[in-house]
Amino acid sequence: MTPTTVPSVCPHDCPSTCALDVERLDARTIGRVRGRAGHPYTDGVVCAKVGRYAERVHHPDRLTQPLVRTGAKGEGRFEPVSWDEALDRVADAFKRAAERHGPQAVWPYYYAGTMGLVQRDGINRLRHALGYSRMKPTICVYAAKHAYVAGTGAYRGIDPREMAESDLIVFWGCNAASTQVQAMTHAVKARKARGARIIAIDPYRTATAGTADEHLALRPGTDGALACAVMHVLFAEGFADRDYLAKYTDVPEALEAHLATRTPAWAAAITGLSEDQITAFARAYGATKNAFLRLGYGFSRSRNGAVNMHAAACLPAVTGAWQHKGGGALFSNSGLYGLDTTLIEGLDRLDPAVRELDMSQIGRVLTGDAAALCGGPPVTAMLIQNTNPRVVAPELGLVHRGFARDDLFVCVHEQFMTDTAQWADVVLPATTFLEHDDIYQAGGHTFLQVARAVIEPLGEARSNHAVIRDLAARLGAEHPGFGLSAWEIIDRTLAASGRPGADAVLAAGGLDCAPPFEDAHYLNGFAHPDGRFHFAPDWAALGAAGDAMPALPDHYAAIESADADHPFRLIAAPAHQFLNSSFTETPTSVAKEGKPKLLLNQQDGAALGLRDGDRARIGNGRGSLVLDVMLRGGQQQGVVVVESIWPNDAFAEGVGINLLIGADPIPPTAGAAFHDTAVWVRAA
Ligand SMILES: Nc1nc2c(c(=O)[nH]1)N[C@H]1C(S)=C(S)[C@@H](COP(=O)(O)OP(=O)(O)OC[C@H]3O[C@@H](n4cnc5c(=O)[nH]c(N)nc54)[C@H](O)[C@@H]3O)O[C@H]1N2
Ligand SMILES: Nc1nc2c(c(=O)[nH]1)N[C@H]1C(S)=C(S)[C@@H](COP(=O)(O)OP(=O)(O)OC[C@H]3O[C@@H](n4cnc5c(=O)[nH]c(N)nc54)[C@H](O)[C@@H]3O)O[C@H]1N2
Ligand code: SF4
Ligand SMILES: [Mo]
Repeated sequence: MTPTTVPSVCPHDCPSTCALDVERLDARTIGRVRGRAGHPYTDGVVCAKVGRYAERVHHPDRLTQPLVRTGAKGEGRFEPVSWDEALDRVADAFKRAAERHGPQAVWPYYYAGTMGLVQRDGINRLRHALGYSRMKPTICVYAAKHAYVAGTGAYRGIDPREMAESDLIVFWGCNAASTQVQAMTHAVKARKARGARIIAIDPYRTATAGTADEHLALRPGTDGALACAVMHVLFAEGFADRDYLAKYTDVPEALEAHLATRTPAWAAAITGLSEDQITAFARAYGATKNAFLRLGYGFSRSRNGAVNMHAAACLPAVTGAWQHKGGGALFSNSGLYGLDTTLIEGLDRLDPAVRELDMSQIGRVLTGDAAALCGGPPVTAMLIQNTNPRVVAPELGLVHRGFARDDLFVCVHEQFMTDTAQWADVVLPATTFLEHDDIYQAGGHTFLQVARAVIEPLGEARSNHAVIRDLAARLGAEHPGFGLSAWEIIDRTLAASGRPGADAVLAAGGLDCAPPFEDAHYLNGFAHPDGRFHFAPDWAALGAAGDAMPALPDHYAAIESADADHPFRLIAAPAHQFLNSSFTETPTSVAKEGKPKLLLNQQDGAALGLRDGDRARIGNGRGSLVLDVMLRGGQQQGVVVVESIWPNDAFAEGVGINLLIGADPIPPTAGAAFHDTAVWVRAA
């Protein structure tokens, strides 16, 4: 076979969902991966870690055969078996669990290792067909998503390509340069082409903040205060668009009255920014009608994150920035696509009476916490695809105890022997996106894309879809989706959603689902029944905890505040070269990241007697761990950062950073507050 270039789509859990051109050297081998040139969003750009994907897909540590455990749990001794034997074992274990405690004792568990809808969400078809426990997908976007929608009424914002027509681009709680490279590329292009100003609002000097023209390094969990003071200035200094407010928003007078006391001085005390910084930002924002707010997932990782996200999203409704090309906000465009996923997920078989376990509370679930188990039976059997909870979940101490249970049967379907796979009873080898077909909808842009396999599966690796189908057959689960190929499912899903067929979308290189300008900018009304942006969201409708939340944007002090015993606030942000726990296996990414580090403010370092390269112990009531110190500017005193998500064995005592992170739910919905942790720090 002569080398060719084959189109594909990056499946990783990243808003960019890049259109790719993959060099195929032969039926089993790829070369370089490039961002598709000429694609309206990807525009020939790809992140470095996926550019060198050959390192991951052809990694010598890829799993190639089904394995069953021979040693004690976690010991890492396995022996290869046939697919039939491995699948029989899993089916037998699930049947036994269901016979003993009922089907809800089985908990299929997944997240977004691939964002392809068939390979990611097909596990739900098996779940619903058999009445297994449901899973609330809270670990990532959940809290912020519902908060954004509480304001706008819909899970969509402006087209990211409009950055080209914007004069001010604000990356707020969003480290785009590391986590969604094109967003940064488009912003930098706007700076070059028209002098657009870039502002980053982030508690530490990320790659994005380093590239920005200005960095507002606020204290973590204080965005609500910042947003309120900005709106105070917007109202006080004539930047509020009163006609727009009257036409498009719910309670503008009440908001203005409420903000009277939320002055820059008030917010300065909470955020640690200066009054001048806050006022200058407010004036810059108010004076720029085509200001683009790129709101990030950082909001989703604080206990007050829903209030903060909503408060930030209020800004363009005060100035009427939404009316202008390049103006408004984008958090995610995932709500654009309107796909009917009944066939993929077996939604026609979903029984709402079945308990829904919070995935972020997996530690509590597996250690028998009655509340986390919704008062139901224990979980005694799991199938895990697309996620690595023994590294990425909060309350990692509990998670590790749970996976050590001898009465818990775990099957992990994976590409690599992850920390989670290491503790499984059966490990199944999975294909990568280059070895299977799927359909992708992007949060960070507006294209629906499909991709076919580029190369043959490695060894005996099978796709998630195939494993779900094979287990369904053994377990007697019935649903039309189990009898179809992935491509057939994609085709029928598109048809059921009123879209062109799979082959047509493939031939077109994706389908642009961007709505017309008026709809994208909510000029035909916001997506609530009253057609207005809600400054006063109905938090209680989203969850009981909503009762205690502020009625209007505010500083909501419900964070894990620093105290005398825990004087530091920890942010456990993503690392540039990794993608969650993925790419922690590829040599170049690991070499570039080095090792886990504690990023510490220079004055804090001096006060603690810690210098670069020293070892520090950090901890709280959940545990403690040792890290190498790296002194830094660009973050306030009392703020520490550990970029991750490193495997457990990258840490001296064999447990990763999430040991320190809580799993109490973010009000009003749920979610894990990964960037909201109070800790102590001392020399180790
Ligand atoms: N400290 C800290 N912890 C965090 C976060 C943080 O910022 N800080 N972020 C949180 C967030 S936002 C998220 S989304 C989670 C994500 O955490 P994870 O869900 O663990 O994330 P990934 O690394 O994307 O994917 C997990 C696994 O999916 C596997 N995989 C990929 N494709 C396939 C496939 O087709 N089939 C199968 N069977 N497996 C596949 C990969 O090999 C990888 O091991 O982590 C959370 N944890
Ligand atoms: N390289 C790389 N890319 C990734 C990932 C990765 O791990 N590595 N993970 C992927 C996934 S699953 C996701 S969900 C996205 C997440 O991508 P982003 O939207 O960038 O979200 P986070 O990285 O969680 O947080 C963004 C920033 O919020 C900051 N932050 C923390 N607390 C606060 C706060 O209270 N206020 C403000 N204003 N900022 C705060 C953090 O310091 C961080 O720099 O990235 C995806 N892309
Ligand atoms: S990880 Fe994100 S930026 Fe990198 S190729 Fe994939 S979608 Fe694009
Ligand atoms: Mo995420």
